[in-house]
Amino acid sequence: MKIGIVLYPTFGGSGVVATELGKALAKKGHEIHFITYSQPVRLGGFTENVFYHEVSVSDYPLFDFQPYETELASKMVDVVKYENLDIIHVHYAIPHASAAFMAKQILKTHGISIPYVTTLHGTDITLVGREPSFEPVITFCINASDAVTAVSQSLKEDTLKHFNVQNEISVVPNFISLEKKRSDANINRGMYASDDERIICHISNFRKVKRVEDVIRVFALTIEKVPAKLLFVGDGPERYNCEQLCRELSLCEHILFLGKIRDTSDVLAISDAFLLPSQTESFGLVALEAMSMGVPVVSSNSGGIPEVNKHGFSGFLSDVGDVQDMSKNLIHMLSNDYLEIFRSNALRQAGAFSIEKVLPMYEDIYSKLVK
Ligand code: GMT
Repeated sequence: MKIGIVLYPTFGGSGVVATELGKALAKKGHEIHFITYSQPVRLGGFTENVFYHEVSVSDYPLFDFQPYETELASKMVDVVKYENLDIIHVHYAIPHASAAFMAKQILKTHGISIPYVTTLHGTDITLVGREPSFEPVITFCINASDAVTAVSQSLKEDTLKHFNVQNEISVVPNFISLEKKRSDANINRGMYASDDERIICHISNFRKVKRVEDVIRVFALTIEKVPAKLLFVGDGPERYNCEQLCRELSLCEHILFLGKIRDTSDVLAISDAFLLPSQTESFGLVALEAMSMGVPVVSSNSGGIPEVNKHGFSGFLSDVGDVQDMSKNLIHMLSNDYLEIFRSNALRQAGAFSIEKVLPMYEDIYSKLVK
């Protein structure tokens, strides 16, 4: 099949899922056309069967806001028409689903009929999508899609609760490749922690919804009992406040801010635990990435996280904001008696979301729509 994938090219989970999906489909022989405004961070170098089409937005002085959605729809029309695509798959509803709808209508006038699949990822529904001003467009676009998927049962339920959706929503979870092993890591653990210290990790885009300050508070309580270092990967609006908090709590010598890293598997490979205290999380792809490297997870129990992280097995779940409980669980998990068990459980749990299991679910949806 010739598949157009529309995505955000950034470090966000929806962009990572869309890029990894495209790469995996290309490996299976499909022709993949990524359409977005800059090269997706996970795309890497040359890959067979993969094409990238950049949407450039004109910087005309009349515009206070650049008309990205219009440029995107035009690019979709162009790519579908001249690359003879069979189907378009858009990741994140805003504004990709409405641009796909517009492209589809335009292509109809050219005698081309193309189906599009919308995958809902999280904040397009749970935060941004609930803004009343977006609601009519999102509801319409979900209902007008030829197929709709959500990355967890929880996100599907949230969508049905907040939007008047008649279209069927299939749950297709996030997935992971289990090819890379902890032992493949190319990083010197000794650079970050001594042998008697545990390494705790958090990776995110440092937005409010991630509650990164809770990570620091959990860590502060934990190192009273367990010697450890905290590695932060990523960057975003809350980073400054977090750095301030580290200084206030005199924790700077225990905490390292590594910034944005394209491939986080090496950092995860030297980590002993992962912290994800998010306010809301439709799935928590980053927790799955941690588990796939044998890193158990202490997380909040919000949204779709309980579908991924199993309490008492691959890690622990606590109520949002309950840093005491998270720290208690973390100390238990990091003890010599239990860490190895949690490690292997985490890896086993990640196996439930292997790419080999999930990819055919998307292929099945495409085949039903492509005549
Ligand atoms: O909201 C984000 O943090 C980014 C967002 C995205 O669209 O890139 O992530 C969402 O999609 C991921 C991939 O499906 C999920 O694993 C994340 O849980 C979800 N984030 C939230 O729901 C907050």
